[in-house]
Amino acid sequence: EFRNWISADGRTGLPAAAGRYHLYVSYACPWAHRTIITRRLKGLEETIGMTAVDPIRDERGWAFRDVPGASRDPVNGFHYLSEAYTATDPAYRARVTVPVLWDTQTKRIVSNSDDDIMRMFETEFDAFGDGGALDLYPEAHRTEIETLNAWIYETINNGVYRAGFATTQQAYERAAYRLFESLDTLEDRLSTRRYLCGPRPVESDWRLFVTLVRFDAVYYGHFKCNLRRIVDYPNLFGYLRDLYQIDSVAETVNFDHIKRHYYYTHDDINPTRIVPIGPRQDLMTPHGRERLN
Ligand SMILES: N[C@@H](CCC(=O)N[C@@H](CS)C(=O)NCC(=O)O)C(=O)O
Repeated sequence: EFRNWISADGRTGLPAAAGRYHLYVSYACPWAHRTIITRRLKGLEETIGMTAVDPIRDERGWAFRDVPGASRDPVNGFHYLSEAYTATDPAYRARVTVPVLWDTQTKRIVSNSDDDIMRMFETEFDAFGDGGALDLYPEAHRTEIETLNAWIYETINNGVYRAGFATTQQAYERAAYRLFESLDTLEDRLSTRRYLCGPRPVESDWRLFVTLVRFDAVYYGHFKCNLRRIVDYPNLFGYLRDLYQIDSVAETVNFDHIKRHYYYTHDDINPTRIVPIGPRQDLMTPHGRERLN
């Protein structure tokens, strides 16, 4: 794992700058998706370049190809994301994951931690983009945000994976029941609050969003998280549409990449690689949640 830190004032040796850093992502991956959304919402598209990999991952790992929604690597000409890892550490043998934040100056990976990349975009680039106008990590809510993040990660973001990749009935049921307990708790919480911490979305909302938006299309079927769909929860479904309709967030959601990636890549779960045709869903319908402001 690479966890260097870019700082607004340069004290870490990696100063925030325009045109220096580049983000490698997959639109399929929920962890990468959070960094794509943060970059967008903070208006950092001109400041930090971004390249998406092919959603189809084979035994050579994530690859840069000219396919719809992805492209070759314009920065380093890498064919595989693994090249970024070995360029940084020739002895690297661990998992090659997205997202990756690359430094074009030192020609090394800054970070492959989605938590850290989000946080750096949120707090260290206020001299760029929206000039710090949007605060996704407000001081007054930091403790609450950390608590929410840990719980959402454990039972929801990672909960769906635990259920989906379980190899025993017991492990599957434990993860799946815990997941739906959390969704029930959120359904309740979101009956009186528009977003998790009140009238404005914060980091935790976007961390939750990336799992909710994939839920009915992928996790419900592919990962067997099928007690209920998100569309069956009035508050959660309204909340999901509310977030989806903010600014240009919808443009960061690529259902083609999401569905093909999951149904194609996990041989053990879906050996036929058939991608289901559904669900039919419209996330652009009015959500009516302004009343909670
Ligand atoms: N928590 C990690 C998770 C990243 C991750 O697991 N990404 C997945 C895609 S959703 C990946 O790249 N997997 C490649 C592999 O496991 O070989 C982060 O900090 O970014």
